[in-house]
Amino acid sequence: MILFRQFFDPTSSTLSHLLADPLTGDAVIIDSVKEHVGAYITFLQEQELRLAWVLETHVHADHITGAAGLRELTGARSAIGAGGGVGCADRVLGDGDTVVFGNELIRVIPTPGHTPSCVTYQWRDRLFTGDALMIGGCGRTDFQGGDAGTLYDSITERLFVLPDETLVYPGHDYRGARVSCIGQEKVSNPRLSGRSRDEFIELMANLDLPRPRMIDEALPANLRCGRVGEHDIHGA
Ligand SMILES: N[C@@H](CCC(=O)N[C@@H](CS)C(=O)NCC(=O)O)C(=O)O
Ligand SMILES: [Fe+2]
Repeated sequence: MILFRQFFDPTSSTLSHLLADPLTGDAVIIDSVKEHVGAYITFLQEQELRLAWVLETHVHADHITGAAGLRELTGARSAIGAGGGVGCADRVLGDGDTVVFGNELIRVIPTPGHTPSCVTYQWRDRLFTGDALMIGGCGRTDFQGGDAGTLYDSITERLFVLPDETLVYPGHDYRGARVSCIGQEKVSNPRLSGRSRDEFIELMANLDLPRPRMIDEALPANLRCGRVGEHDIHGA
């Protein structure tokens, strides 16, 4: 048996995912949002779960992670992809690393491009792709060390090689979608399907998106694992 719950933050259109092994009561949350820490804690208490890990797919630019509050209130440990400059995390994760909770196992697949340290988490038949592969879209590559060619390689070489039935849960959806699968994204993702690497790079260079509203607040806070109101410019 497994337990799975998706949370949505309407302010940043962030999708957060809580996974649990109800037999042991161990849980994990992927890409939490600071404003919803209370809701996660309520859910954990209702379901009699113990939060083991707070995982990030990357250093978010558009919202502050709930990692600080969740660590403090639950004793959970935090983890993020290697190379993001987040010195406060309990673990930094690289290719093929595993995160264990109860009898369950999550595998780490580096999927850089939106940022250099983005990772996708693979659990059972599901992928938590963060801002690498989105539903009918993908993460932007115009800030935070983003690189469109790298993102194309991550999506095509690390994600599109997985079975078509593999479910895709992204870190955001701005149009009301909630889940997709690899097969669907391969044939219908308008940013990728039928496009060469060079065409993708060209497309991503001309998106002309506005800066995320919260970027100046979110980046320094997320480099401190979500701690706010501190002036540590090194983000440690
Ligand atoms: N309007 C949103 C924009 C957020 C944004 O730029 N999101 C990033 C992820 S951090 C992205 O990659 N978006 C992809 C897209 O808009 O196609 C905000 O201000 O927060
Ligand atoms: Fe992002």
